[in-house]
Amino acid sequence: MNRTDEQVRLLADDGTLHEHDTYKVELSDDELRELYVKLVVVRRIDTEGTNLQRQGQLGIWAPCLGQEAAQVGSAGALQPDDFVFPSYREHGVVHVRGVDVVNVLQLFRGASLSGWDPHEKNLALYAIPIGTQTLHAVGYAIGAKWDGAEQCTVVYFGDGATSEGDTNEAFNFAAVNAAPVVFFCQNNQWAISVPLSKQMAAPIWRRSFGFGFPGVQVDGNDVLAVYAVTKAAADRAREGGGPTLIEAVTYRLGAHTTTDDPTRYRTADELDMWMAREPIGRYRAFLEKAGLWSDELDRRAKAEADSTAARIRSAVEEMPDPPLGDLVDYVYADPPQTLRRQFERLQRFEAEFVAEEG
Ligand SMILES: Cc1ncc(C[n+]2csc(CCOP(=O)(O)OP(=O)(O)O)c2C)c(N)n1
Ligand SMILES: [Mg+2]
Repeated sequence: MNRTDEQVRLLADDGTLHEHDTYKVELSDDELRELYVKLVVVRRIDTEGTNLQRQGQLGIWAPCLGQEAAQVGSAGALQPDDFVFPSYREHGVVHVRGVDVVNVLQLFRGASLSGWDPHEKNLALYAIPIGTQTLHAVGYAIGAKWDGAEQCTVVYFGDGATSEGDTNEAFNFAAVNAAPVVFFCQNNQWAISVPLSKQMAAPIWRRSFGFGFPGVQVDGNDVLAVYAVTKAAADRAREGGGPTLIEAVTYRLGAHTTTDDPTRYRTADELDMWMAREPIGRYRAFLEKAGLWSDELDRRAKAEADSTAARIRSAVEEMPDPPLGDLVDYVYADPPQTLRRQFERLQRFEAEFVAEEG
């Protein structure tokens, strides 16, 4: 179901830009260059996350390798006032929203329970239970509509999440309430080890029509197409047009997480095929053809990637352990006796190690 007639693409494999009747990209040359820098930095953040996990600095990492265009293009099309609900792989979205990705690494290190203040950049916390954030987003969007806010809510989820009741309930509730929400599905072809073919018999984007709102399939490895399609859906939501489902067809080039071994369930040929379609090379080819490429841009992107990688590495290595009390402090307003006793026992147990070390 890849590359169907319906799929929106602006960039051909060789980077040639094709005009589209509906979806236009109105970005300045500087903004087009900035998109490239962001793609490169996000890829580097991801590589650093995987490396840090392999070196024992993080408990786990969920790579976004290969999904950079889907994330940078969509998040880049939003306004600061819009509200975003991510899943757990949206490191590119976090970076583009302006939340420091060190917060994400802190989360994957187990050194914080949430990550960041959702209100600072209108970015909700990562959601690990699959699909739950779709309902949170629709609730938020309906609230914003009642408040009369000119704001769109965007929710990110995977192909696997479309098999959850929550996601389908969210589609229905959004349609009935004409909620100003954009459902952004990154179809990366796999839900851990379950391929798309075992999840559904019809394309994801077409599902929206059954609920009563439009859907569109976009080449998720084409950063300009993703940008244009998301911008149109977000504008439509803010103008009172209701929800849109976007299916961004992409590929998870890495493992599901660092605890997963994808060689157990997918072929090297499949990986090679998608590696050839990875998004950054194609975008660089576009910039070259458009006369926007320069050694200076190349250097700037690499320098920003290097400095970001160095900064997150030292931040993780110096990250303090969370206070022990975090385990219980935010569970109950008034913790019951049993939990207090358990925690006191834990404190005495931990104190033995401190004494031994001393
Ligand atoms: C409610 C729930 N069920 C099961 C899981 C275990 N689980 C974690 S990731 C995942 C697959 C999700 O696939 P997809 O939505 O395609 O997202 P991707 O990981 O590909 O980004 C599952 C089943 C979970 N986290 N939450
Ligand atoms: Mg998936």
